[in-house]
Amino acid sequence: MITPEFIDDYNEPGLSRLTDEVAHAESVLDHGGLDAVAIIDEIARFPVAAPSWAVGTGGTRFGRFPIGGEPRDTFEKVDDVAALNALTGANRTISLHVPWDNPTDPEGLRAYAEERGLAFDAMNSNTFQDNPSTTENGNISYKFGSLGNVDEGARKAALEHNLAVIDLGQRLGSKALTVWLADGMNHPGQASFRGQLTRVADGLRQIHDQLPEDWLMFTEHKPFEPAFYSSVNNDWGSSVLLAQATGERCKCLVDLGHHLPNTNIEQVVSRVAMTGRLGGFHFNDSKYGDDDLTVGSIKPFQLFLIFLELLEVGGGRMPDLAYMIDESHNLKDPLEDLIQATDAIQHTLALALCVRRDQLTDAQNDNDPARAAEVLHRAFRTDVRPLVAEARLRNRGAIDPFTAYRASGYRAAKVEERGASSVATGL
Ligand code: RM4
Ligand code: MN
Ligand code: MN
Repeated sequence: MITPEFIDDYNEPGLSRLTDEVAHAESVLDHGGLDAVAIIDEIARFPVAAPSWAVGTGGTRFGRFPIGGEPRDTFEKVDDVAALNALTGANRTISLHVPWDNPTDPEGLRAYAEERGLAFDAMNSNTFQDNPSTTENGNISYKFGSLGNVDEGARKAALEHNLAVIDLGQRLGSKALTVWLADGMNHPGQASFRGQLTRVADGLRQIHDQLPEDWLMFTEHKPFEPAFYSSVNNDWGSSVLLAQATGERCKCLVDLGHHLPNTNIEQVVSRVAMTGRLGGFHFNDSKYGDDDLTVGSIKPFQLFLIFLELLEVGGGRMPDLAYMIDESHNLKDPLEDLIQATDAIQHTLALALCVRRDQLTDAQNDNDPARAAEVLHRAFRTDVRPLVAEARLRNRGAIDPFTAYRASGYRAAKVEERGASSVATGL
């Protein structure tokens, strides 16, 4: 465990320097007409969930190199997210993926998480692999799709799996279901576009019909992979159509890696928000496809523009949506990556909060793109690191969570406890 006492001790030597840096940042921002205290408040308030599948290393189709000490079950995944949250103070929920996570004692797991200060975020239903709900009946497979399959048995198994995931989620205290489907085609002519979309809409509606009253459900689009010719829910337009066909409480989730190269994702966010169906985010970064790289590591300015759209939706604060990191780590220690991802998210939020919206609007109304660019760049180039560190400190996290993590010896302790070759469930 990484205890608050360890973090306090680790922070101690850096406190007075941070105080100076925050005071300096406050005066710089004040000079620009910005309220640093309000920015710190908003960073400290904003939480981002950790996915249970990101605390283990991911594989590519070429291989997998486990880091050692990977969690062997969902309880151990909770331990890792609790360690992460102790360092950042911002990862207060964990999102499970079923059946990669299939706790036999949900109430026990819930209590275990609560004792460690964590709650359960959106539940993810996995119907992209055959799993116990299909293999028990040898004739059923998701090979040709789940909710969109022409085979009624496969559709029924997928529906039942989603309902079982909701049931499990209720016992864990979750309030949402995320449905990402692998349904699609690898070969032109393999299936009917209309038929697949109609069947998926139908299945989602049946899930929605049985959704608990205080729950939301999310559709998540993705243009390709594992279906390489077409995906049923391929883009934000299809996602909105599906959400509308599904019901009131179905919203769209935007995974930043689920867009073709050069897509204007900030515009996608704006459009989906205008339909009233924006439900949440999966944060990651991408160069080519669904690369699941560290958020903000490749296109930081794009991330900044996305946050700007979100702040517009929320009237200057982050709107109340489901925010999660969805990354896969083939090389880094997964916890180190999640620390860096959380920091990048908080840092970018701080930068977006530094935009003088009034000045931007004036520049837009004067048809003055150069002045608009000045407004954006002045914000983007602000040194907000002390504000982020101060926000973390308020949540009793570490001023510098990365070095604190390394100093804690957490990974070595877990290798000792869980073994050098444990492999967590996931991709
Ligand atoms: C998918 C998608 C989903 C996630 C799986 C593991 O590409 O991003 O959100 O549940 O990967
Ligand atoms: Mn995702
Ligand atoms: Mn993905």
